[in-house]
Amino acid sequence: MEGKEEICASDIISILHKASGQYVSGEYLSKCLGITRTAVWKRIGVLKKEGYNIEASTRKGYRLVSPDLPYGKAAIQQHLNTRLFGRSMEFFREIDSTNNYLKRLANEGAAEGTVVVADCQIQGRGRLGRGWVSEPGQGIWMSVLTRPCLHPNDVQIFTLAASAAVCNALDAFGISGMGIKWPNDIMINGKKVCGILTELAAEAERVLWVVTGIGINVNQLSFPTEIESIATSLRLNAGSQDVLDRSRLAAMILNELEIIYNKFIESGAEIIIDNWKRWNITLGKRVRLVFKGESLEATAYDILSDGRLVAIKDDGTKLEAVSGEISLREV
Ligand code: BT5
Repeated sequence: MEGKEEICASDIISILHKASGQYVSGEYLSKCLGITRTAVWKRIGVLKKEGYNIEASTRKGYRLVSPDLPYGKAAIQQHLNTRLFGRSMEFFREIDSTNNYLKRLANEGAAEGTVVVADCQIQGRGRLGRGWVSEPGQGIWMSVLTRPCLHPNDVQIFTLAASAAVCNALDAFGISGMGIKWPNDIMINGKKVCGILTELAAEAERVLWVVTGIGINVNQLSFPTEIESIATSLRLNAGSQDVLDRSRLAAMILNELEIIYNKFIESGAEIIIDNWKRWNITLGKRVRLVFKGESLEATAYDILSDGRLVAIKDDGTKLEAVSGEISLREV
């Protein structure tokens, strides 16, 4: 459950944000929130530690120095509609990798729905030991913990759930042109805007936890040379060059993810597959697939309820791929 302290922190951020950089008195905050002025002062201290640039004046009160788009735990939580996802959240200005940190929390028994978000990752990770560029002030780098009753072989479905939730949220956020390239890439205009990394711990037949890491390029106007030709950001594809609100978008993704996850737990993978298909740019395309270590061409045909891709080879035989690297081309 959401604690009183956390409700107050997100309310304080919301009030200061609305004041657009003007001072708000401690007395006003204490009245609005129903807490003492000392309690307000304490919460402000916590918010400052989280990285919010809040200025305090004994006479005038408090103000957000850069009110435009605060990014942090309270700023994200004020947009949450969830019951579970993101109610327990840790936010870091800098971390090695949100997946690494959440995996540690998961092993220590953290609750389902725990979320870790960072403004910057210094060792952001992709799949198969690859890196993920996660510069400060630009993207959403976040990981979500779930503890589903699933066989370890079926966990791939989480990558699909996360990519479908991200696309639904982007759509509601006003972004267009995105599509999902199986298994884990969200593309806009042929370039990667989001990648997803699903990791798990399991016993022989049962998953203990799943950590789903989501990386989205939001506000970048340029990229380091090594990914310049393959990466894009939401801002580069939005109608205007305005900076986009990462807090609101991160919350919208968690809202979508919880809806899809709950329906999946209640009644199976159909909800994930339906949402995934809405955004898919893979099925029907000619794909180059790495299958059992071998690279081959085929036509992507369908997606199974455990997230495997069915493709048809040129000799008419079907194959089911669990994971792989694909490149797409029109048939
Ligand atoms: C992925 O791997 O696409 C998964 C990325 C997951 C990142 C999130 S951020 C939060 C959480 N914490 C982590 O440490 N990771 C997760 P893969 O399909 O292997 O793609 C990696 C490749 O994408 C790299 O080898 C680069 O070529 C390219 N790449 C790296 N950074 C990128 C970026 N910011 N945007 C687009 N492409 C990038």
